[in-house]
Amino acid sequence: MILRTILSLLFLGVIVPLHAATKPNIIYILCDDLGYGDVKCLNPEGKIATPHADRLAKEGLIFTDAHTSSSVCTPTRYGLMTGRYNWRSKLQSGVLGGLSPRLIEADRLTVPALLKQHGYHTACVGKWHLGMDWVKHAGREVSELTIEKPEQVSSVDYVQPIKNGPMSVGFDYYFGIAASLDMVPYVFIENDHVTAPPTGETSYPMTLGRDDGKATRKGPVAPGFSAIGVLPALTRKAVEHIEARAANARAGKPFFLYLPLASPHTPIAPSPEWQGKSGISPYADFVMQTDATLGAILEALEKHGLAQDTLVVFTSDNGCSPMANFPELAEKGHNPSAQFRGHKADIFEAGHRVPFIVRWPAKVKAGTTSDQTICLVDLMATCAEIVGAKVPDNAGEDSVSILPALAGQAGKPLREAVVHHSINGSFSIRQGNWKLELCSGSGGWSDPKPNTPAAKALPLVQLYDLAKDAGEKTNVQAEHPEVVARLTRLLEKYIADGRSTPGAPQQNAVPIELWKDRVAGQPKRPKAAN
Ligand SMILES: [Ca+2]
Repeated sequence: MILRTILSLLFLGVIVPLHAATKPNIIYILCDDLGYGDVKCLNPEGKIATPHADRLAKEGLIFTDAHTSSSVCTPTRYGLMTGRYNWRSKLQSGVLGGLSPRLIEADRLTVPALLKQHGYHTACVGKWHLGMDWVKHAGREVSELTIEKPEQVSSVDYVQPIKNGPMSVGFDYYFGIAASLDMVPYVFIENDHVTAPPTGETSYPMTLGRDDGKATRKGPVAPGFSAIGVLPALTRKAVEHIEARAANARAGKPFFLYLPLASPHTPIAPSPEWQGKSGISPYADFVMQTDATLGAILEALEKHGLAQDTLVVFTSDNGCSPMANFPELAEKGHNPSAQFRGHKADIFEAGHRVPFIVRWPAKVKAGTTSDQTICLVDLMATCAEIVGAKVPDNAGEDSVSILPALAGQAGKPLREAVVHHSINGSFSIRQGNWKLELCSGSGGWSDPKPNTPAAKALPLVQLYDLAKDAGEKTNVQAEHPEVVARLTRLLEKYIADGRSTPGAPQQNAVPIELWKDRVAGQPKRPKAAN
């Protein structure tokens, strides 16, 4: 009867709402620095086995054109949690440290807060890296918008409860580490306190077993904490959490589990059973272990009868880092950036184009692919549509629901355009096949680096036709000045409006400087309106 009603509505041209009759559980697995080319099903030339990601794709949907809002950790996470481009926040470049205060504005709606309003239990297990307010010792400081200085690592009273952490932005439960695993403090945090106060000091080799002098920042460590133990601990916690929520989920109280892993970011520290497994390198071993965590999550869902009604996303917060040792991987025929230019930190594609695989058996057709251009900031609007909510004007300003693509109903582009941002705050805007970069070099760590003679010798902007030139080899800005002008105007409008989606204009947290590198002697570019 219901089916017949839906069919007749369809026949009459009535739009059937996409939001689900039963709200799905949502598990969002955010890898740290996993490259597009590191996932076998996305990069057939790749040499690292990722059987669980491949299986997820076989049972779900691959997005081939998915992007993070930034090519580094903290800003991408800000965009993911808020549905607002990271560059609208106070943080205009770089990343936070493990002791930095909270970045997300106190009155801002987040994805977990939205889901909580709609009956979800919400948990974050993993690497936060969005700041939290530690109690500082009298007269001591920590840097607010950068990684703390070495002398600041003992500025914090680790025994005191932490304020304004993940619990303050809508999570019912939190377990994890404050920031990247190469940053202090080396402690686990549960809800608002460390599970054990640090009693010693340590640092870890950037790559396990390699005595090459490269090590993580030196700082406080809790008894029993080890870099090698973090991925297994997060995996265990996530699986236990699924088990603990299973009965409620089956009874109609869905859960949202945000699982930002700290791998395969440095320190590259695969567990003993994974060491040497890839036959390629420690990084490749660590990618395989990260993939196995996805496997453990999928197994837990099946074991508890939750697979059908759980939306699983597997993605990454930015491209692969050069710390993975690209030359060593290349010797084995593996390129973590696949056909794309650059890597983590860059404005080039491999900085921000990431693996993005979705499985949701109740809604998503198995074994499908979408070439829709999407962004990690789209989670807010997607969740809102799933639960049948409206995102208020002052939230999710850059978020577009990808639910039509999940349901296989998207014909035309879902997004008008997408904005990218590099570690030094360089901007890029992409519309269709055109990608305009408002910088002369990489805006990040690959050559030509910002403000080097090599970069300064190049045109001020780069325009690439990704349909013909996915590897961003030929700058065609001189041939298409009208495209450069049009896309620049669109980006200026997005900045001035405080949003890129329909709705009332909003304010950015700070005035935004559109042009990050300028050639000496040339006039300063006009500053876009706030
Ligand atoms: Ca990262």
